[in-house]
This record gives sequence, C-alpha cells and structure tokens, in this order.
Amino acid sequence: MDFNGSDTIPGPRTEDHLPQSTQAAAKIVIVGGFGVGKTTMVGSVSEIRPLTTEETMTEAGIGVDDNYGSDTKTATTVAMDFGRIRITEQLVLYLFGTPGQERFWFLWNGLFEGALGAVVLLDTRRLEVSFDVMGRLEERGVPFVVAVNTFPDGPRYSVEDLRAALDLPPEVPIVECDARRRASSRDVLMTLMRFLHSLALSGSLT
Ligand SMILES: Nc1nc2c(ncn2[C@@H]2O[C@H](COP(=O)(O)OP(=O)(O)O)[C@@H](O)[C@H]2O)c(=O)[nH]1
Ligand SMILES: [Mg+2]
Repeated sequence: MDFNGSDTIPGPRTEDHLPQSTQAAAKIVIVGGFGVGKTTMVGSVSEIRPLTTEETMTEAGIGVDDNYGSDTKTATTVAMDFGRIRITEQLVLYLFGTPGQERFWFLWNGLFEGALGAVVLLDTRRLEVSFDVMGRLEERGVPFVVAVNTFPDGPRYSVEDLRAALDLPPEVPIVECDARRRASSRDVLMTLMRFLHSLALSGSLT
C-alpha cells in the first residue's frame, strides 16, 4: 500500500543536509498500541527516508500482539521508526515511533530521554490498546496530544466523548488524522508544537 497518499509534497524527499536556517532540534515520540499507524505516520511525514525496523511477525507475537482490526498486517515494529521533518525554517523535529506492546516497555526509558513531547495515535476500533501508553507518558511527565487515526470502518466519536472515555484533561488536544497523508501527519505535529508552546508560556513545562 502507498502510505504517502496523494498529497505527497512534490520534489525530492531526501534532504541529507540541514539548511543553514535551522536553529533548533527537538525529539518527538510517536506512540500507541499495535497497528495504530505509527510506522505509517513517521513514513508519511519524514523528509529523510524513514528508518524502520520491521520484522515479520513470528510465533512469539501470536496471541500476544492483538491483531484485531489489522488483519492484513504481517510486520510489526520491533524496535522503532525514525524520521526527520523541518517543521519551520528554524526547527527540525526528530521523530521516534515506538512500539506500544508491553513486552517492549524496557525500551521506553531511553526513548523518552530528552523527548519534548509525544503524539499518541488512536484507532477507534481498539481504543484500549493506547490506554497504557498514555498512563506511561503521564507518569514520566511527557506532554502529549492525541491523534485519532481515521480507519474507514472505525466508529466515529465526538472529541467530548473521546475526552471522557480517555479521561483526559480539557487542555490536551485531540485531533483527527490520516496517518497515510503527509499534510495530515504534519498538522498533528503542528498541533503538538502549539500545545508545547502554550505549556511553555503558562510555565507548565519544566
Ligand atoms: N485506513 C487507514 N489505514 C491506515 C492508516 N494508518 C495506517 N493504516 C494501516 O494500518 C496498518 C497498521 O499501520 P502501522 O503504521 O504499521 O502501525 P504501527 O504498528 O502503529 O506502526 C497498516 O497496514 C496500514 O495500512 C490510516 O490513517 N487509515
Ligand atoms: Mg510500526
């Protein structure tokens, strides 16, 4: 499947050098349960060819990786996805997509080191697969926004209903996205950056 969608921004994707105007870089993690679209999002938005460590699902994952709602999926990310996007003239984001499966949580300490913020991806058919991840982020004090990846057969909920179901405070942004589309994934990152900016202004970022 072509994850880049039809709105891929024209021109060469690979920018190996950072432009002179770049002044700052930030680390962002993309998290969520199995099959919610992390690899897809990093792949659609990255300006460099994304690095991904996918491995064909093995016996070890059978019965452990809940494959519901993603029956065509035969690969799962065992370590992480990595990409890069220049979000403004000055700011570059380094993206780390990290697996939500419990057996990979030992990776998280290192992956969250120095992370400015996170995107939690949700699949409305299986909201519960992203619950634990949100709890972990809260424990570690990593601010996050919630992006609802719209799968065609997924139930649609209002933002208010989702906020109540996820027990999220009113300030945490919840947005819809299509992880396959570059512009949509970029919008999610912009929402996160605006949220982080507002936290910094209000003095809530430590
Ligand atoms: N319809 C739809 N399918 C998606 C979207 N994002 C991902 N997928 C599909 O969902 C499956 C799981 O995505 P993947 O990025 O591998 O999930 P990950 O386990 O979170 O990395 C893939 O087979 C994609 O085809 C989306 O926004 N819309
Ligand atoms: Mg993946």
